[in-house]
Formats: sequence, C-alpha cells, structure tokens
Amino acid sequence: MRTTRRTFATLSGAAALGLTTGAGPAAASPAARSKEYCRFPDSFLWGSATASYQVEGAASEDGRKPSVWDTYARQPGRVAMGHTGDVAVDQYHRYPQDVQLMKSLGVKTYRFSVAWPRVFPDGSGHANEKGIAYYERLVDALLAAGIEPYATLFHWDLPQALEDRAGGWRSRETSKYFGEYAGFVARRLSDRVSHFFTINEFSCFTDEGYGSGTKAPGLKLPARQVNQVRHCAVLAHGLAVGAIRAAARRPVLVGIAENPTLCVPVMETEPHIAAARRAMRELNAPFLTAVLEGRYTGADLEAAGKDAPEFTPEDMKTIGGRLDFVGLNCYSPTHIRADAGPSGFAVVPHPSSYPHMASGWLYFGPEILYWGPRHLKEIWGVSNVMITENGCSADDQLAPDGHVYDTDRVMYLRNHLVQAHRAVSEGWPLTGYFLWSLMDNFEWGDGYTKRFGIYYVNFETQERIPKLSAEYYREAIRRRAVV
Ligand code: GBH
Repeated sequence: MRTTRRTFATLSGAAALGLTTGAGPAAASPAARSKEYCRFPDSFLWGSATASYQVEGAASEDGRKPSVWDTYARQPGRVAMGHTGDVAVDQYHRYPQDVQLMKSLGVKTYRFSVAWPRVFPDGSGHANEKGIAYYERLVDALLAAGIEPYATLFHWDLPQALEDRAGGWRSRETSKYFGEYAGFVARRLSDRVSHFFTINEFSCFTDEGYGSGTKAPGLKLPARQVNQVRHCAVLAHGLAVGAIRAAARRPVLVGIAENPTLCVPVMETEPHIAAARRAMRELNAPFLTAVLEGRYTGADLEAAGKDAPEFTPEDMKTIGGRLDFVGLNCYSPTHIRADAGPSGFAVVPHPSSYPHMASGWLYFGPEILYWGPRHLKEIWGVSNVMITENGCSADDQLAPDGHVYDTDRVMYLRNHLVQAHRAVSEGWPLTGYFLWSLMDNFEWGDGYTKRFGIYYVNFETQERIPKLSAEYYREAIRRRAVV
C-alpha cells in the first residue's frame, strides 16, 4: 500500500490526538509525531512534595514545641553550617503565595506533612488548637486553588517531649501516641483531605536516628535496640492506619511513603529480573515487606538471634493492615544480579565512576521508576502505586539574566518520567508522581547547602524564583507528556 500523508497521520495516531491531518506537512512530520512522546493518561496525578520541618519555619510559634530535629540541629557538628529549621522557607506564613506557585505550575496535588509537635506539643495529651488550625488553613488554600491535599502524618519531626519522656521510638508508648495523633488529625482534616500517608521513610528516623546517628535524635545504639526501634516504627504505622480509618468523617484512602531499597536488574533478562524480585523482598524485610505481609521475613532477622525485636502476633496483624496505596520515594538504584549462592541474588556495588547528582548518595538510575511499581505488583499484588518523591539536588546558580538553568535536574526528571511512562504504558499500577521538591528547603544534615527545589529560594529574602526545571515540569504537566 502506498502510504499517503493522511493514512500515515492516522497510522501514527496523530489524528486521534486531534492534530491537523492533510492540512500540510506538519501532520506527518517527525515534529508532529513527537507530541505523542510518552503521553500519560489524563487521570495521572502530577504533584509536588515537601515536609513540615524542611519548609515551615515558625518553630516556636502558636504553641509549637521542639521536635527532635530542633534539638539535634542545635548540637554542634550535626548539620552543615549549623543550619536549623527555625525559619526554613517560612511556609508557615507564606503558604498563600506558595499555593499560587503550585497553581501556576499546574500541579493537581500537594503532598505536605503535618508537624506532630504543632498539634500535640508534648506528644500526647493536650491538642493545640492553633497548631491544627494551620493545616486547616493550608488545606483550604489548596482546595480553593484546585489542588488536592495529600497529608503525611510523620516526616521525622518527633516531639522532643516523647524522646525525653518515653525514649522516643525505642518505646511502644510512642507508637501508641502516634496512633492517637493520627486519629486526631484524620478527624479534623478528613472532611477536606481524602489521602493520608502514615509515615515517611522508616530507615531515616530508625536506622539513621538510633543506629548510625546521622539523623535526629543522633543516637548510636546497639543492634538489639535498633531492631526494637524499627519494630515500634512499623507498629506505629499499623496503629495509625486503623486510627485514621476509624476517625475519618468519610471514607479516606490510607497509605505509606517509603523509600525501600529499589532493586534494578543489571540487565533485563529473566535470571536477573527474578534475582531483583527476590532481592526487593529480602532487602526490604524490616519495613516494606513487614508492612505488606504482616510478618518478618529475611535472613537478617533470622540471624539476629538474641538481638531480634520483641513483638506479639497481634502486633504483626496491626502492622500488616490493608493499605489503599503504596507510595515510593525514589532516588537511587541498587543493582542486582543473579547469583548461584543460597539467596539467588547479589548486590552489585556502584563503581567509583558511577554517576551521581549533587548529593554523593544520589546515584542516577531512572529505571527505579519502572521497577518500583512493577515489583510491588509482581511481589505483593499492590494495585495502586504512587511515586511520592523523586527529584535531585543540583549546584544551582543564578545566571546573570536572573534565571537558574538547572539542566542536570531537567535531565534527571526527563529520564525518570520516561521510565514512569514505561511503567504506565505496560500496565503496571503507577497512578501518580510527586516531584521532590517544590522549592529549595532544609535538607536535613546538609542544611541549606543542598538544593532540591524546582523553585530557587533566596534564603536571605525568601524570594522564590522558578528554575528551568519548574518551566520543564509545567510543560510536562500541561501536555501530560515527557518534554
Ligand atoms: C528523602 O529521603 C526525604 O524524604 C526528604 O525529606 C529529603 O529532603 C529528600 O529525600 C532528599 O534527600 O549521606 O550516605 O548517609 C531520601 C533518602 C536516605 C537519602 C538517607 C540520603 C543518606 C545517605 N535518604 N540518605 S548518606
């Protein structure tokens, strides 16, 4: 058959997109076809994310008391340059403008976190009306702008009072109080918020907070205690899942935002894929696997012996409570190859020349956005996966013309979106993407020295300036496609 311009356009799908057909060479040209490049379904959720201690500031306003991060950041040598979140990017006061920034980007959702020490300054007991009122205002502003609020209940800012009184995450008291706090927030916000995440990234406040000591509260405890901390954390998640559903004023969806080890096969052949699948389940045994299966698996725990945590069968039922969705925070790949040993897999360390972004740990491997959702479906049958964080640091500089040309971040985002699209187009259950982060903010131990935003923040004046990546994201959202 001789392919006319019109049939070619139809074959290429251009007609279905409403592009001009037969009106000129445009319809059949490569340029026109490129408009279809990785087009996402209309229902795909485009969002951005931040966390309370990283953006809010107003650390002692309206009744908020310190979190473990306020304490930790004040200890010499903990945070780069002695930075703290006292002011951060002042979103506590500037949220109306920040919501307008989101609106101009076209994001459909905003994932923020609630600061526990604003709502319960002492961790439990007396609720602080002014604290919860802030989140009501924020949520109302988002809804007025047509942006759906997604609330995370814990992004590491544990009330210092609980660390002092109960030993923080070493104690089941803290898990119990977390459930109560989660129920309280759900009761107050569920008329307007439909999606709740219990906990953000288990390893960062358990292993790093109580094991390596590189995050608050900065302790270096022996393995047995760290294992107990891990257990209290997943138990808190489970208690919160139940508490949120019980307290909600209408049906809400509950999930988690976890950063599992993201296992990528060294090549896409069956033995390596099967190895990566086994590794995904095994290497995430204490957290993701425990939450999705309601039991502890994994060679580590079996080998723990006297260092194993104390728990009851009832705990495990709570920990494994049904979730409506699973959020994955995706930054770096862990490469896996098939291996003849008993586990059937081996982790392949990054060669020293392996490329990373401006943070040394942030190795570049966009396939994580494909393998994350696929593993969740294949291993655990999860039917709704969201990428709850993805983004990178960059050495952003203001150019003489006042712009920030963060082409490295655009490169990072583009390649990850291609892989997200691959997951969606193959039918893996990926429904949304939250870019980390809306704007530069307090990057934990790196203070303000590492920038992850698509808006540049002048930390002196609090001015927000869209980077090239903000323009990029706006265009991608507008076209629902990789640009
Ligand atoms: C996320 O954590 C957080 O949820 C978010 O708050 C944060 O701003 C964002 O990522 C960017 O970092 O330096 O070798 O000790 C990402 C997972 C795990 C990445 C711990 C840094 C420390 C590695 N983080 N990791 S190292």
